[in-house]
Amino acid sequence: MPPSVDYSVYLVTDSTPAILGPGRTVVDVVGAALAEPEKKHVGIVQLREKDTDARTMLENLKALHAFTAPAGAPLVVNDRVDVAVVAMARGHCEGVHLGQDDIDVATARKLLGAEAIIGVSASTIDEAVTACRDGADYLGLGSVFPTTTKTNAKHLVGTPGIQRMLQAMVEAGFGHIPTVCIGGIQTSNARRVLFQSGYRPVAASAETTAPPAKELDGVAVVSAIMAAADPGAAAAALAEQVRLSKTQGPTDFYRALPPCSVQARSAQASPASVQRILQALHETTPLSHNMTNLVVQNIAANVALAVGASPIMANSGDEAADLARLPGSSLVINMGSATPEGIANYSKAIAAYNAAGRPIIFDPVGAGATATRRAAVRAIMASGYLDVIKGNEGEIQTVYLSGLCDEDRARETAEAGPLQQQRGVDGGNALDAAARRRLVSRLAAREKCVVVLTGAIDYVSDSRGVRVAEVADGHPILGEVTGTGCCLGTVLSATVAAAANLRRADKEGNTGDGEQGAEEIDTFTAVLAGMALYERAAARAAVMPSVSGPGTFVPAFLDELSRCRRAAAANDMSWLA
Ligand code: 3NM
Ligand code: MG
Repeated sequence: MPPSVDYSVYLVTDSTPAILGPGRTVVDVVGAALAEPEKKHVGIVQLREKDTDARTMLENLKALHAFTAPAGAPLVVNDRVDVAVVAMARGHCEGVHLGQDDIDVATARKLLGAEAIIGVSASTIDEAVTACRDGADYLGLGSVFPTTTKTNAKHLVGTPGIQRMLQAMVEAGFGHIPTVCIGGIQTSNARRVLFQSGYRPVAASAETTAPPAKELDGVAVVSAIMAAADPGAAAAALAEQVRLSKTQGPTDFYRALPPCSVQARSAQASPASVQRILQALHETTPLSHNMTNLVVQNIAANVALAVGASPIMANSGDEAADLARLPGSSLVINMGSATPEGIANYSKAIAAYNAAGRPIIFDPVGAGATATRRAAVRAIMASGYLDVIKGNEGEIQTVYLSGLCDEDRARETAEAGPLQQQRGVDGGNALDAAARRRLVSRLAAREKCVVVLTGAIDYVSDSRGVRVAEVADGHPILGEVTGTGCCLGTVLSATVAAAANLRRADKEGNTGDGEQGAEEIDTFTAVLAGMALYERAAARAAVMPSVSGPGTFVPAFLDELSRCRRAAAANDMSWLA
């Protein structure tokens, strides 16, 4: 049996000058990363040299082992079973890491023995399961994101791809084999990547139990440590993010949830919780930061004011860091600008809000309409954790399909019928009610966020894909006014931020109204509260005597949003009846 290993932070070396920086050697950097062996920030090290001769590799292994051994971190060598045989015999290495075109695991095992650590890289379901069957001790799964470090990185799998490989491992009986992910992992995204990559199935019905869950054991990095100015500090920071991911998700809004064995098929927000959230919104005036298009800016800002939020329309990613730090702020990304510059701004803003632990609402406007927009969706999804994804059928379907691995995409496209090319920003109408429920629930479970599919009936899934609410309110006249779909995102940002303020106040015990211990106000409940306000206000406004069409509807709608919110703040929920 190979030794037990802490895979939380797995350091892979790289000696190319572009990564290492001037005047540094691999041994220097690994030495610095392991400078405080008792802290054990790095659990395992791999020497990865693509163009080095065997003798130099053996020398490097010897030098590295002087640092890895005192830290209790095994040292393995990339690709080269021959080098591993010699280095292991000399006591300078503990195993080998194999790619898909290297010597097979069984042969390596025969040459290296039962005590050797043998790891394998996998980027597909088949590769992962095969490596387990062949006797790998751990798997490196990736590439999660594009990386410039590995020039021949084949597959980009994203967090959904990692999750799918973990699922396949569980289903094939290899849930016990440790895994790390690799490719584009940095301190800034490690926590959310680990969180979103976890396979956490729920039971299909109340009579059955869920299959076992499987989480990644850690992250494998090259540049995050090898290119860091202070490799020791970088290793410590990564180790801290891995630790946090195991206890709490990527934002303040996401705590570790207990395993759930029963599917609650339907869910509604109680009037009491809607009232609490709207009251908090009224009292705390959260900032709603909208990155949105020009057509929508005016009405979205007015809607934000009407519901009691403080709007700022700012499309520059550079501003986001300051805005994200303001108390109670939240971000709406309305994908109006799918240009490279627009996407760079969204990515910066997502990183800033994730780092501050503040919520993000993503509205993938027209997601399926063009190849550019489909690519923009993938780039935005890869930029960070999005607390709520809201869109019409075509948009949500595009987001869902964009994260599937090739095997699953082929299967599910056949299952759901051929995908329609989306026209403009109008959603498709190909799916029946059951398929819509399934779509929101699967996307939510995969991305671990709340998903809203809008339509005559709206479907809302909680972030485990367990509770799915149907909201059948609103009015068709909303479709006759530009920007009303986008404004729902603005309202959701306000209620989700208000709910966060409420939880923070509850935690600090200063609500002053004896409400502590009241029903948990999560993001799902906050989204349902925002939808209740938005759709009831629209339905009420549409039948006002003053309203004779879309032009007169808009002012009446703003009035009703404001009136209902103020009524809720004054404990009057009669409008919701
Ligand atoms: N293997 P960085 S990606 C060595 O996909 C390696 O198997 C990969 O570098 C895989 O942490 C990769 O700097 C490079 O992104 C990872
Ligand atoms: Mg290899």
